[in-house]
Amino acid sequence: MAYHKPINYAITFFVFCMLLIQEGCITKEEKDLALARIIPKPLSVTGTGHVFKINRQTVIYVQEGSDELMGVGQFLAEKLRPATGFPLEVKATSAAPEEGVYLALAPDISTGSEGYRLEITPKLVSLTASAATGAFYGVQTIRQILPAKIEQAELQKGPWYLATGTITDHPDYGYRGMMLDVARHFFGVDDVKKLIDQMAYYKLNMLHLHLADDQGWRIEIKSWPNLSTIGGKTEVGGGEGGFYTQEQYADLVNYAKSRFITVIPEIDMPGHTNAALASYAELNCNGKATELYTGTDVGFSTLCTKKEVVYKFIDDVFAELAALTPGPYLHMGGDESHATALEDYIPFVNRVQEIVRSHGKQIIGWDEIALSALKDSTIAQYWAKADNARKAVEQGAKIIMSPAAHAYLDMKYDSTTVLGLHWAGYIEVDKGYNWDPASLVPEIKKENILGIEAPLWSETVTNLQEVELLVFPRLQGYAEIGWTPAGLRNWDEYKLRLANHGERMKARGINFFASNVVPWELQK
Ligand code: IFG
Repeated sequence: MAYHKPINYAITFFVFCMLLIQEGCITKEEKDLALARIIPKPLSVTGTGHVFKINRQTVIYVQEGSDELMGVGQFLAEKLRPATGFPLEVKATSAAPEEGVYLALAPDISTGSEGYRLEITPKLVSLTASAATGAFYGVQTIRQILPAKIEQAELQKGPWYLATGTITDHPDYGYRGMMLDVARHFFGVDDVKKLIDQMAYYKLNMLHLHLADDQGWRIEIKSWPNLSTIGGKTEVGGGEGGFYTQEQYADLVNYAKSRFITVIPEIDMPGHTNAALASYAELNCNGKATELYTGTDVGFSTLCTKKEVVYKFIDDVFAELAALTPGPYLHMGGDESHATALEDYIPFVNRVQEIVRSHGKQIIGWDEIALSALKDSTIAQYWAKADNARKAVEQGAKIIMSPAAHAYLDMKYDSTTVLGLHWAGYIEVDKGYNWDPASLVPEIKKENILGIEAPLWSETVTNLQEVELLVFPRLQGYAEIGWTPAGLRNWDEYKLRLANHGERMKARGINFFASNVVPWELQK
């Protein structure tokens, strides 16, 4: 029996109007996926002009069978819960759901292990990738499609829309990193973890830690304990320095791994070694330990390359580091060895390459190592001399691009910047973005390049706030250079997306430099 209760019609009509009004209140930005301010810029974005609404009922489904993928689903939920206040249950599933958020592995999608496909309809958000890594990067994209307030740690007013459409994405370079110099000034585990979180948000995947230099040794080596107990006692300016115990270092490495970031430890040698030389007399040619050093000169120290004990030292150090390094790379430094005669430097680098390879790791060195005979898997990190890079390329080595004049994060933005140095010139946000690794140095072609890394040397920075002032907002540019093909990159378009990230960096508590080359006021 049909019943015609006027009241039911009225309620239905009222609800219908409410939905219309709500749909009508959805802004252009919220409905147009192509207007999402994603950094790095994805390879392809096609909007379909509607929205998926995350609400109290939304469930995050994860295809069963992969703990790593489940971890990515839980990561997404953890990042969305604080601002939305929604439960966002995470459930394993054997089949794709009708609605909600669905993470799945699809080995066949040809986006590589770091790529992903994100398909958003009004009912279902499907994130597919050939590996959990790609799904993790798809999650960063989801976070950046949502309004900036999603990054707030406290409850925010919704609504929480994802514009509908499809994003297919994967990186141009496989090595996208930054370096943190923890030797000139020491930074504790919590500070480095915060940096790791920011790096992951921008899809960076390599963290190079400069663990030893003239001013400090920062990693416990059990077979040579004085390195940290003496060599770790100070830093530039005479502060208390510090070091990571192997347990703390392993915690850092695991944390980075959970954000799909590989840690690359560097022990700089034969130069930049005063902290080791002050810790063990036998490493010095004159058999006398040096004094600890708290200045900022470079190029005055050298291990005694003629002594066999030095190679035992190097073998022991890299043996312990290799055991602490799940990643494929160990970095030997090799830069500014002005106190080492070239005829001693060349055989030294040859031997160190053998030592590192004997521990099953690939060696990276600053571009000077190209003066020696590079082994086939050795990687040269270009920072200053194009001629060294050319020598490395001629020997078939891959190059990590870290050109000081474009990518050194310790370079001042301009002459008014208090922190940082300027020996390689000033690097404003636009200069840090406006270059292409594959055409910067004629001798270095795209096929020679492993990727890009932006080093932050810490002579002039003493805490995380100061680190952030130099790193952000330039790091986002390097992340985009490493991920997005040069043909899709354009400063005038990028700066609008970067402006939107001002609110995101504020929400994430990042002390960034509000450069006036970025139109922060256009942050919508
Ligand atoms: N060059 C030195 C660093 C640091 C840097 C500061 C390299 C490879 C100048 N070596 O860059 O130790 O002092 O900008």
